[in-house]
Amino acid sequence: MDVGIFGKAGAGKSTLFRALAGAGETAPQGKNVGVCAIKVPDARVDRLSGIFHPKKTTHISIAFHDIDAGEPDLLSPASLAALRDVEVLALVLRGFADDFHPAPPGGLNPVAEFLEISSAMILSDYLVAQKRVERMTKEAKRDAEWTALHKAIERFEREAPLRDLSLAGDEQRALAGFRFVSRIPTLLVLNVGEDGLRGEAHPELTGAAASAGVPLVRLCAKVEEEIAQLSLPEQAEFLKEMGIAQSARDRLVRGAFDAMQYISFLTVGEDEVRAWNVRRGSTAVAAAGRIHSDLEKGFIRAEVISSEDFLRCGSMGKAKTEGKLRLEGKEYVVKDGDIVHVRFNL
Ligand SMILES: Nc1nc2c(ncn2[C@@H]2O[C@H](COP(=O)(O)OP(=O)(O)OP(=O)(O)O)[C@@H](O)[C@H]2O)c(=O)[nH]1
Ligand SMILES: [Mg+2]
Repeated sequence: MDVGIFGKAGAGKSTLFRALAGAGETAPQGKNVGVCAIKVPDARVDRLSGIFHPKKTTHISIAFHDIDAGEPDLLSPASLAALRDVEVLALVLRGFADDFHPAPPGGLNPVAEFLEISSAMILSDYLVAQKRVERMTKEAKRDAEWTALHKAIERFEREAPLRDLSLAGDEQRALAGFRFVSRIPTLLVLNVGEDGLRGEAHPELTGAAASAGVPLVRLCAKVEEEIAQLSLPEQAEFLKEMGIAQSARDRLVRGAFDAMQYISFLTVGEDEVRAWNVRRGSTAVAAAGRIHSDLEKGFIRAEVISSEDFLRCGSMGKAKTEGKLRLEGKEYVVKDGDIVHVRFNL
């Protein structure tokens, strides 16, 4: 999963990136700057690994990209190109001001900042869609692409992003190639000052995020950067002292999962214990396809047990005798934490 850290110049993107990348690492300067991969913490994976002693343990991994704002034009060709490759957008909004970084005229306004970036993205998509439609009009083309583009344009004209536009399968495929930026699942990150950590800074942003249907994380990038330099036990101590329940890393991972509406399921065995991400509501056969296309093609049944039940039983044998291991068909909707074993035949 690829997450792009984006926002206006000076919002704290690189500081946040360094907090995620951990001690010592800095983002190289340049256009589409640093990338760091972080493991999604999952205690279930660790505990299962302790039982199966597999050769390999694989957590879900998220790559965070520090994307240059490309000011003065927020959506420069380079930043647009970088955005098109990400699955989730972590939009950093400025919520701090100090002697070195005075608030802009009119004061800090993260809601306005969010709306400004949103509008820029919608406008950029609108121009792309318009251009294509003009061409199609000349060529007198009227297919799924034409229909889908009109649905998209209708939204853009209402200043709405593509994010939650539902389209038929062929329309969705027709639009995929455009890589519209307003369709990217988004997560808001309010970068507050050290003094804004306790209590809810800029409460008005909570409502704006909710009405846009995007998750919101409040953090102080600068403090998180300092925390990332510490040893693990020191980190826990420091978080507690600052009144921070969870590190930025953990909350951003959670936020990215929420933005994508992902859940995790697990596979276990002597070779590998592994966590996988799928969209909430995915069926067993879709989850099988996530592992390997052969498993999807030859899918017969899935053996399923919740990791909670399994960890309570301690072994598959015990889980079976207790009737906790179920056989599920193609249409079974996978739940977060399910341990899945696919029976297949090609
Ligand atoms: N007080 C305070 N300063 C911060 C915080 N986050 C970032 N800064 C400072 O704000 C300045 C800009 O931060 P950056 O992380 O470089 O911002 P950026 O979004 O990467 O900026 P560009 O790459 O220029 O677009 C730096 O001097 C940071 O130290 C914060 O939470 N509190
Ligand atoms: Mg930067």
